[in-house]
Amino acid sequence: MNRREFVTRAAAAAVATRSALASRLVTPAAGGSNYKLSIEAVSHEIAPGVVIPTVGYNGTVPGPLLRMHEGRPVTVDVTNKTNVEELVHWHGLAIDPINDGAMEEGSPSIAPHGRLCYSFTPKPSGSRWYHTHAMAEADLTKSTYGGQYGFLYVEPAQDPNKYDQEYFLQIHHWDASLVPMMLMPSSSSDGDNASKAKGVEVTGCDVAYKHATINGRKLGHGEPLRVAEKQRVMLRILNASATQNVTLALPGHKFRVVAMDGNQVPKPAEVETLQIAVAERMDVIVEMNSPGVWALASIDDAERDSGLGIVIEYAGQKGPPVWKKPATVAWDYSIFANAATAPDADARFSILTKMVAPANGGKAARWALNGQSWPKIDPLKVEKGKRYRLSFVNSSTCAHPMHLHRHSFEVTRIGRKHMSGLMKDVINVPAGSIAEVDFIADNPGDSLMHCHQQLHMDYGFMQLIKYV
Ligand SMILES: [Cu+2]
Repeated sequence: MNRREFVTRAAAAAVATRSALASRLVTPAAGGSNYKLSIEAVSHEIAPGVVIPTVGYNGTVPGPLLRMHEGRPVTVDVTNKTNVEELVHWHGLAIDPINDGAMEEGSPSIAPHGRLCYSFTPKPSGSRWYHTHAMAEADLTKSTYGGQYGFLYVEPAQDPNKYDQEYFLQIHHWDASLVPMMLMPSSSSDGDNASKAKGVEVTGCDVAYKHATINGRKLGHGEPLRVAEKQRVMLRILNASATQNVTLALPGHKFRVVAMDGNQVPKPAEVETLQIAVAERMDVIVEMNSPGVWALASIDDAERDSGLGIVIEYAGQKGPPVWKKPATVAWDYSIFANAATAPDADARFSILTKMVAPANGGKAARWALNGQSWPKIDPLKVEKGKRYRLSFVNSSTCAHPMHLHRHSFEVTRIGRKHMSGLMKDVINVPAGSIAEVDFIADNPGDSLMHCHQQLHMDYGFMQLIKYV
């Protein structure tokens, strides 16, 4: 393809994408395997008259849905129209560290007003996403607090799920401010035994928001998802919040969870609520068997009032969306995993996470892994081909959505429950508890492991995995 064709196709893709964004996100007409992203300032209207000045991709928030095919090489030409260095991280793809978009792994950054072409072969298939991997630190408008996020769907050779239509839903929170910290665990309870921590599970330890959106609009201010009775609708949901774990419900309906973080789950199951931690994806099928106009929304009243929801409208139905509190909020990864214990790992890393006092003059607490904080932290060393167990021991009072770059992992334990077969790339480690995941060291090169809660990763909660 020559440059002119490239530009024409990219422009067509951008137009197709913009027109699709209003309601149902559909594939950009990329045609080939070349994509174009522009990082630029956006005035993002999330409800009439409520405008968030932010930075996004191609003038839209969320960015365009990128549809790729598993195993088919692509290039993504990124232009940075801002005054700061940027990176685009391809979350959930097993690619090389140079194209992965994390500076800590050696990926180059995109200079202010510069340009960079990423090239990689997307795999594995399923719901992935892309987002900035810059730091925000004390500026709660930057990095993942802002509008630089988008869905990346990697088409499998054959879709294992049957459905009549598909929607992509992306959750985000806006206008962040720091709120008083949670109580620090006392020294008597945050010893090396996390089970002693007197933590309660909370979301977003220390950041509060004025607004929340699905697909860039507050509840009631976007296009509804239009459905018909008896349809099976696939919802591919991404939590692109900087810091907030969320729980959603859809009154009158159940969610059949078929995939997590883009990977088919071993035991698809129906649940009334979906708990989606920061950076997680859930692919769920909803049987549309309850005609009406409904709010698919956060079960947290304040969060729902701040906009976290989207209207589902059956054909021929009118009126304001109905919300009802779900009867149960049972949620547990083990519902969707095999009960059998996973095979032993070749080696194990036990990682004790602790909140530590803010550095000089700072407000935000810092985080330590086995007593060390990024950047002064020794890497975990692995050998190609071996199976490793990461044992996260969380002695703090908040959950940590831990993400491993460039690899998938198998969830093997949450608290006292052992399990196998559930493949993910983010694991939400509950407060005061333990989570274990196993990964095969099958993708050599530096790989970043970090908490995806932006305020945590910015303040020390990162570690590198190095192949020796
Ligand atoms: Cu964290």
